[in-house]
Amino acid sequence: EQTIYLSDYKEFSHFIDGVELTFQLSPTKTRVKSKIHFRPNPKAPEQAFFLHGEHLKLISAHIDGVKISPTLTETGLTAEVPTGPFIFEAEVEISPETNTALEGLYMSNGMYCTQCEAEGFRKITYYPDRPDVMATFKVRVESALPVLLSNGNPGTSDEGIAEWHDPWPKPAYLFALVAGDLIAHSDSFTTKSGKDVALNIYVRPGDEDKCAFGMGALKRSMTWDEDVYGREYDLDIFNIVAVDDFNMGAMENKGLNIFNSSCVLASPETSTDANFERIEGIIAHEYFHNWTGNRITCRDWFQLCLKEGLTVFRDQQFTSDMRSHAVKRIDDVITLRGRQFREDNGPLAHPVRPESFVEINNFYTATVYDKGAEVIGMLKRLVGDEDYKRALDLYFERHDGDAATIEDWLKVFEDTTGRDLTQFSKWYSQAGTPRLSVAGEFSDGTYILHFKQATPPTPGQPVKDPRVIPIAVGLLNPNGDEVRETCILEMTEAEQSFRFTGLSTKPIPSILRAFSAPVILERQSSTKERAFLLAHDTDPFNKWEAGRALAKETLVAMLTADAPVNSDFLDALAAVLRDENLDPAFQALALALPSQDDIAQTLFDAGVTPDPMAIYTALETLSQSIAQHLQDLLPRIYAANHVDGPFSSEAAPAGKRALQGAVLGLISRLDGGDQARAQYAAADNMTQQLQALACLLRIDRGQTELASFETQWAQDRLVMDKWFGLQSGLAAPQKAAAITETLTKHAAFDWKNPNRFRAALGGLTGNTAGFHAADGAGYKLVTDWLIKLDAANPQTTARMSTAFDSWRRYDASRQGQMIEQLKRIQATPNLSRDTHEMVTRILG
Ligand code: DPP
Ligand code: ZN
Repeated sequence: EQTIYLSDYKEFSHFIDGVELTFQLSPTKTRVKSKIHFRPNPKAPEQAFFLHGEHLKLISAHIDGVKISPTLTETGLTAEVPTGPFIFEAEVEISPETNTALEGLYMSNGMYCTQCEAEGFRKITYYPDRPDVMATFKVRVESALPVLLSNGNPGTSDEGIAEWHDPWPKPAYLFALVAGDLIAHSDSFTTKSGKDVALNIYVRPGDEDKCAFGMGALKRSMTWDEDVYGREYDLDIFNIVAVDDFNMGAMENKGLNIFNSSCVLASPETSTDANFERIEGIIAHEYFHNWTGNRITCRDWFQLCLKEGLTVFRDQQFTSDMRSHAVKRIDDVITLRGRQFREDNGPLAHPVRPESFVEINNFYTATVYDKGAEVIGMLKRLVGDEDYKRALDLYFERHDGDAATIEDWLKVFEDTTGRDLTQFSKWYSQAGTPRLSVAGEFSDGTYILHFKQATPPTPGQPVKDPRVIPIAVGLLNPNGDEVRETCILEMTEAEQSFRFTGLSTKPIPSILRAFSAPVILERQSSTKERAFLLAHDTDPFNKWEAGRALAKETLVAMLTADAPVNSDFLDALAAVLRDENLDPAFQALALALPSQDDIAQTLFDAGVTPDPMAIYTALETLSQSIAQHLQDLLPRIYAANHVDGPFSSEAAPAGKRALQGAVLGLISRLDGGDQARAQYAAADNMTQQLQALACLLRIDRGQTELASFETQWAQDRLVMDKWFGLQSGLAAPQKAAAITETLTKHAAFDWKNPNRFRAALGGLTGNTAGFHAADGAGYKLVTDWLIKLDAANPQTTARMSTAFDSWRRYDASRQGQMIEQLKRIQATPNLSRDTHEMVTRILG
């Protein structure tokens, strides 16, 4: 196992002036012929000529037409090469059908497809498989299958043959090939400068009625990127292909995006509102990569956040513009805290730009993606919208065609604004979530906020320097009027104070508005003040945050001091529900309680060992109290948010359905599920059908509905994923492992399909009290399956092993059991490099 270091970067020995590839497709004996035009790179340090290649059967190799016998190893090929330019040719044989890892060229339901990011191209042919080697590709595909696709623009095609030419130099990780019996949903787009682009979404027969929404999302993305970032599309054609077996969400291959079918196929009957929003966001994300990722790519994989952080930031902006800024920000912060804060506060903590790795696939993380996006949000807040725009224009102008670094990225901001970003760059190099504590002081019309920041140690980084933290603050007076509009306090020291003068009364501060930095804000506050902010804060994020803090404080008091449910919190919730000026989507978010995992981490941070079952019970008790307290209000809100007419996935009706669903959850606790059964029976869309089923499962009912759901949707694999996930995810804690085990014996449990595996087993790991059940049945079941999956699919196994990363939080018995299971994984013969690295880091 070899560790790769950022500091070891060196340029490749050669440039590539062009690549020609021919694929003769066959399930177990695909032939790949390559012709690569190499030219020496005079700046590169002395090195042997090396091409990556794994699991390839070399048939022949030639240099300038002369047959050679290169030296082959597990990882590639070395050869003596001429000192000047030369042509390297190879023919290799590969077996897509037996490729269950879903990296390189593989088969899914009879179709051929590829996944090359990060290092999958080396499983297709011998090549310098690194992002800083960019080349133009000509591809010829030979197969009897009707649809044959690759990157770029189509060339000549004939019976059984298709040629594609990609004029834009690209790294191998953006290569793609698809062949199959597929149906196109077609449309077109005219760019701002008048260029016509053909658009297609290719799907398997039977899915063609689920493409229209994705196509609309694609066109909205293309328009938005022109309007907001001035970026136009640059080929004659843009293709999307839906694939059922896929490790990730989707992949931005140049001109040929490949999608997990769950992230592109949509219809009202089979997709929830959340699915629609996610699909729109992912289509946008992959499309936006065309500029932030493809035209400007990464020099090496340590720079992954260069493209991912920026592209996540862009897709978040897009979704905000399409839907609601306030709701999107709250959703994003919930995700950030749930995934990234957990990562950043455990054994897998790493900087946004890591400095070493064993397996790069293990670094497609919430930290690289979501914290990477937060860092860009902070930069934008610090420099302002105008300078952000100017910096981005300069970035595209200066680096188009480059394989760039984070230094390049920061330099455009420095050059645009004259700022020194040395300290800011610590956000890229230091792991861990800063704790920001604050105390306020008022006298003689002056209000002073005293801030302190500190970041706990993370693996390999015992000591942290202060960061630049943009703290958005507004001040309210006791009547709820805003007496100071939002301003950005720029904190750079470990301790720093900021003063506001000329105030007539002691203000109520609203701190870290819009969640202006990815930190944990520690602030002593009274229930009264939180309830005041929940009622009056003009910043929608902090308004929500006040309610969330109240919920957390109530739960913590219930768990640590045997306190009763705080009635001020219940009254505050009632006020939110009664406020007819509020967006229903916001009200739904305000009604939602923090996750079990969130409470566990909160207790752990406070020095209390969390008891998963007690947390589950406290949440149940609190939900029951909320239901009882709001009893009279619930039927009215439910009825008032009924959406009539044909289904629309837009934000307004989706928000009403979200509120209705939240209210239905509470009503179900009072009526034994009658209303939910009625909603289930009447539902003509998946959002309401699934909501009702979930409400029933949460109160341990719904067996009849589960069975009828299965009968109704047995033929729809994406809907059946929901059926699997809901049962393991919502099972009562004592039963969760047993129910999941039964699911794994179901005829439709196709464990090699990542979506199905994640639905069933990921449902269990997301069911916190169920996974952590005291008898260890959850740990054992998940481990058994991870060990089994690792032999077929290392990437998904490694990803899912993170379920164990919170082991240090828990009591000695649970710790012991989790360590035992982690060691059992670690000791598995032939364990993949992916999973071995993860388990080793988790054990620490
Ligand atoms: N680059 C992909 C994405 O994030 C994942 N491999 O879009
Ligand atoms: Zn991406």
